[in-house]
Amino acid sequence: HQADAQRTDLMTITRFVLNEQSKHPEARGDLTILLSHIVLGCKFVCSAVNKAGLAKLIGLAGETNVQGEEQKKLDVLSNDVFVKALSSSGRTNVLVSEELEEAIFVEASHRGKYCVVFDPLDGSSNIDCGVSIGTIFGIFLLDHDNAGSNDDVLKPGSEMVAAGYCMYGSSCTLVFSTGSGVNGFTLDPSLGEFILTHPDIKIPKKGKIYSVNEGNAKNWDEPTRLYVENAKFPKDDSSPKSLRYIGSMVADVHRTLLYGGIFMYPADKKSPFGKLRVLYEVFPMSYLVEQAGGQAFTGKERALDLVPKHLHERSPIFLGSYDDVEEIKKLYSATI
Ligand code: AHM
Ligand code: MG
Repeated sequence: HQADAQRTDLMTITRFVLNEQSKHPEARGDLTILLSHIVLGCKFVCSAVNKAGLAKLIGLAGETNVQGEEQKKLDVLSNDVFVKALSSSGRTNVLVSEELEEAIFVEASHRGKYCVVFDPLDGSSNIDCGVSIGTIFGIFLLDHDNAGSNDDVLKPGSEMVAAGYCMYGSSCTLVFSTGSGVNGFTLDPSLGEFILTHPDIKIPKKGKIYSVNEGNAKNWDEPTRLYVENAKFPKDDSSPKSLRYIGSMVADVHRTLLYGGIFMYPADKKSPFGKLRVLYEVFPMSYLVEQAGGQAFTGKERALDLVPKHLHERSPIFLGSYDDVEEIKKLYSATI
């Protein structure tokens, strides 16, 4: 009977966010509305991603449709979906997307007080082989009443008020935090609703997995090289760590949150700032990892203390289990 109750009393994402909101009597529901528009964007992209293989099979992709328009690539389509979902929420002001060189400033009639930085479809090079991909987002709150500018998002990540990602994998999973823990929701396709499946995610204090593109080893710096060597040939009598690298940040970070371990995209001789972008990759993932009890480090400082100077700036990143990140921090401080 307990089981029946669980099955019929579903904690949908809307119900969850409304519950959270009721804990803040001063809240006017703007963040709730914004999140519901993000959820809509995620459902739309999820459905498009699921149809992508089929569309290819029956010859839709890359061809012109009845209106004579070319089919949009999924990353372009996802960007359009999120820009529209966010600006039509009436709660946003400045939007920064990986797909767009410049920020979007929402027109006055639709303007709100939140700024959203996002990567609409991260890992899109993985689409054609069916590997999990995802959307990543971070949310800042405007601290003035004037029109927004780039400066409103060129702030330390610690000032974000919420962040999350949606993973389009074997199931569609939305993980987010509004600053009081991390919760994960899975889309029930028959209901079209995200249901709370991963309440209060806590990253294990120490993990058994390291995750890095080892093909770049030739160009690594000394701390990264040493860390990976220790992972494979531990100096004490502990077992070596396992290597898992999907090459799709959302999937690699999702696994790291659930199973523990460390994910890294370090600097190297060819890419002195690594590959990943500060605003919409490094910041949201670092926020989630910290909220789950882990750490995120750039090789120099706490990742959320970074203050980007440009919208599309990159930074090296090491994130995951508290103890594992502590180890790489020690290696960096020993080489300075
Ligand atoms: P993208 O934004 O062009 O899709 O690239 C970001 C992706 C991340 O999802 C992933 O962590 C990384 O690139 C993998 O890079 P690499 O192939 O160099 O290992
Ligand atoms: Mg990306």
